[in-house]
Amino acid sequence: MRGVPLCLLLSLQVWSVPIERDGSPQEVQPPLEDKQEENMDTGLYYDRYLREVIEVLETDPHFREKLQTANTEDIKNGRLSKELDLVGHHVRTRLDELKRQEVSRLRMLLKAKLDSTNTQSVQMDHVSLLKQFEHLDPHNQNTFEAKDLELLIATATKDLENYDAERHEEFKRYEMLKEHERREYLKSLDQEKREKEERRMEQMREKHRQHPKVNAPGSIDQFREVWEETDGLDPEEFNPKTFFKLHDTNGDGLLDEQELEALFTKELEKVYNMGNEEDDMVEMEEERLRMREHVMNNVDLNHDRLISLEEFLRSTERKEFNSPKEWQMLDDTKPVYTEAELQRFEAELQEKEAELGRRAETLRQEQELLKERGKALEAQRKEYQQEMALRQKIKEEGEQKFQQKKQKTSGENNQEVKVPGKQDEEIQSSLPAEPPQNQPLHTS
Ligand SMILES: [Ca+2]
Ligand SMILES: [Ca+2]
Repeated sequence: MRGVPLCLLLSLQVWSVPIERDGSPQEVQPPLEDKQEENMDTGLYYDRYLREVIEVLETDPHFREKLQTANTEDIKNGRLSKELDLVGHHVRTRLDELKRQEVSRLRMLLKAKLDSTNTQSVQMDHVSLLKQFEHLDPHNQNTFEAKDLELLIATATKDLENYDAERHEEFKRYEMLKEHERREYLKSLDQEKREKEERRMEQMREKHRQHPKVNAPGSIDQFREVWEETDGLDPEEFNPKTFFKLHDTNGDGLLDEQELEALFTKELEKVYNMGNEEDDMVEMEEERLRMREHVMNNVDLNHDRLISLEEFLRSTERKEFNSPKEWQMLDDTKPVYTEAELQRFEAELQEKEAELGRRAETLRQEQELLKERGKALEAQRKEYQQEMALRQKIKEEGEQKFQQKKQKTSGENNQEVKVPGKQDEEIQSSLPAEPPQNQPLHTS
């Protein structure tokens, strides 16, 4: 999952769509691997929608032409979106369909979110709920209009710009959690063990710090090493233009963020090894991001998140390229958080834990109550069974006596004998008519 500039995404799409040339459809292949598509996930939650919209737009010859000649400014100021009015009818129909699918997907997302937060009682007002998704126009849920394209482009551009900042923030939280857990672990040990663990941890840190010199990203030393070791070329013959072309892997004449980040692998492998306990691969990816940002800041003069050959060549003429400052790795600098931030983070964690504890306690009490109720019901059931057994016994005895009496009477004068009711009635009235329910217990 990686941030990808939108204009790059737009231009990349060109390679995957069949185009008409001399009346015969032709498939234009990407110059190198055709796995670009897979690698180009923007990491946005509406990535698929974004891609499909662009793919459909690319099938329209007019829009396709506009897309190829549009510059970043045209895309940002909405001039490109206006071209939507001129695309063919079947393209519009397909876009409408994509939008309806996206709206329906977002509705499902909303429903799942509401279900999980137990707020289903809230009346679902879809238009206002859909407003929280900025990449489409919620007021018109059936057709795809210029407004939708404008919003999609503007949101994707903004989200991609914030992407790095969010990743840094995520990394900071990761590091604070790691430190928090380390401290808690040490606290749980007795003094002797704690000191031993602290020594071991310090040795690990020391081991991690031992590595060959890391070249400053974007410097001649760094590129030369890639040139020699990855490309297998003579370092004496280093040529910036050839180097640029070699590493523009999709051959679009630009170095994008991924192509640039790939150049740092050699440096990062000097410091991080997946098999080592002391090397944290999450930190390695943060380091890669820092390196890319450093180079982009210095080289990408028009801030389109892409390096053109011209920008690249200009950077090689600068002093920093030939005699760069020493590169400070993440571990060479202070932690990415301050002690105060860590304390706030720990307080937040504690609050969350307390909340979980409270919920667990409520559940425990409810379970206890249910158990008690179960016991009471069981006792009532037993009492009822006993009483029924008693009732049965009395009835049987009554019948026995009656039979004896009947035999006796019929032996004397064969007279019809009435069922002796009084005694039975007394017995009946001493028994409960129904099983006792929710009555106070009075078992002995
Ligand atoms: Ca490229
Ligand atoms: Ca640029």
